[in-house]
Amino acid sequence: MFCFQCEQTAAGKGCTGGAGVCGKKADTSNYQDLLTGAMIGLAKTAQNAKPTESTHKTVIEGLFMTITNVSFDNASIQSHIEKVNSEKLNLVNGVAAQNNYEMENLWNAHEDIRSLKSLILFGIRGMAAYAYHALVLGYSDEEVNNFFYKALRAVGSDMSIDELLSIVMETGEVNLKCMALLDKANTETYGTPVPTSVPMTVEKGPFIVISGHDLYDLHLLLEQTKDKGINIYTHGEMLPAHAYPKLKAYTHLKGNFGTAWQNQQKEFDNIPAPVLFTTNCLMPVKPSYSDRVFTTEVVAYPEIVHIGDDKDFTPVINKALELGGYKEDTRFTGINGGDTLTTGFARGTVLSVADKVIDAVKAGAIKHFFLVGGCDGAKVGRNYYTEFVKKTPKDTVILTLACGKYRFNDLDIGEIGGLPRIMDMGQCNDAYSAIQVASALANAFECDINELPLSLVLSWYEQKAVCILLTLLSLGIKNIYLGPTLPAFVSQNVLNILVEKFNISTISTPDEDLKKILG
Ligand code: FSO
Ligand code: SF4
Repeated sequence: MFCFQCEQTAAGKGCTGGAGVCGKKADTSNYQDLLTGAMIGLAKTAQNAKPTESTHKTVIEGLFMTITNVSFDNASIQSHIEKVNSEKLNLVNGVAAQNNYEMENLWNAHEDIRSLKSLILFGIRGMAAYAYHALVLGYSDEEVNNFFYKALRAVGSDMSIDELLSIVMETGEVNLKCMALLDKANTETYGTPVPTSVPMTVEKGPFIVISGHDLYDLHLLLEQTKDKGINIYTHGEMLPAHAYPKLKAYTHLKGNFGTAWQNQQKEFDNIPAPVLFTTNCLMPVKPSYSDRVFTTEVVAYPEIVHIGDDKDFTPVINKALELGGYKEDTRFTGINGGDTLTTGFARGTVLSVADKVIDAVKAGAIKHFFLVGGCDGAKVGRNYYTEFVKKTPKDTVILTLACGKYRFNDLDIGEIGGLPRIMDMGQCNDAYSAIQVASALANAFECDINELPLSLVLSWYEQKAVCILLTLLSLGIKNIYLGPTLPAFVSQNVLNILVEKFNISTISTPDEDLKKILG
């Protein structure tokens, strides 16, 4: 196996041998390569044919399936390879079917070519997850769909550095459209998020924990559990769901369980309730709770019950009733000891108070905005983000999103002008909201986004963070601080280009970075 797509890759270089740091086994990794190679063959064939809705869905699912911590299950990957191959044959109507691509060619390519192609491949893997969540709500976009094929062909073709660089930037541009599509799908279906305070105490009685990003799965689960005496708790990236009016309306959607994804093996140990994974980040399941874990969509793990396309959650519901939950209300806290989390500061809310914010900036009450967002992960160095937030001056605002916020979202660091200093904009894909807010501020101040009193201090872990980073770069956003370490798949020459064009840098210490930013 060879895999270097995520931040925790072995020795900062690549996972090889029997298994990756994430627990993905060599054979699973090899099947994922075969799947990607098959999708490249399909994409090349599609160039001279007309892909259908079913082809698009197959490619979106296939890409999503290879994201870190999504599928550990050889059987489901193998069956998806067959699906891709049969979609390819369906396309062949007077055109020649193209061969599947050998991923060894990519892993052994010149390091700069490999680096650029990896940015494209990992970027579209992340983007596919967003396209998937929009698709299940009935939203799709031809430009987004067609770009998956173009990008896959680029990975499997001989191209120059300049040609690849331009597709890298295009990946970021198209991902912006994809995030906008998902934002539209989520808000048109479930309403505009409103600020919402979410308890971490679990009430007594049966409950279900739902993790991941898929609001549609949460909605179906809420419907199937109403009037059953079962409470629902979000986990990880599902937290922002509490802010959507149509989901909030379910009174048995009670609170949030646990902290960031990398703590799940500890937090799910002996939990008296089932946990449903709708997307990443699933970690290798420990025997102490393996009977309580359920997967759905493209998430899969050997021997773990999978809820199929019929979306009948009865096995999860029965497990919740059997386990019975806690005997008494049980208090949990975030990593800093706080017991309530606040979310729902997506673009709708922030832009509705834009006048207030602009006045506060003009009057000098708000000196600076920080977007401290991105992924969490197991590395010790990630407490940088907690320290950074704690050390920001009182006249600054912290916008945040994605799972990295669990490092500080239980902190109470006060308010400015009636708004909390920490505002959670939502999931990683809600980077779209942050971009909308930044553009509105830039318009109001008649300046470029780079001239705003705004700094981006980002953390990355997996491939959705890659596509978001590419979107920010494609918008010309400069001076991003990225941590905890740089991706192994960014070669020195490609890094030089990014530094030269975008002045991107790695985080150092909170004190040093704050000094640099605030001058
Ligand atoms: Fe991923 Fe990162 Fe959304 Fe997390 S981009 S790891 S689970 O922040 O949030 O999917
Ligand atoms: Fe290693 Fe990350 Fe790949 Fe897992 S996803 S095998 S940890 S690089």
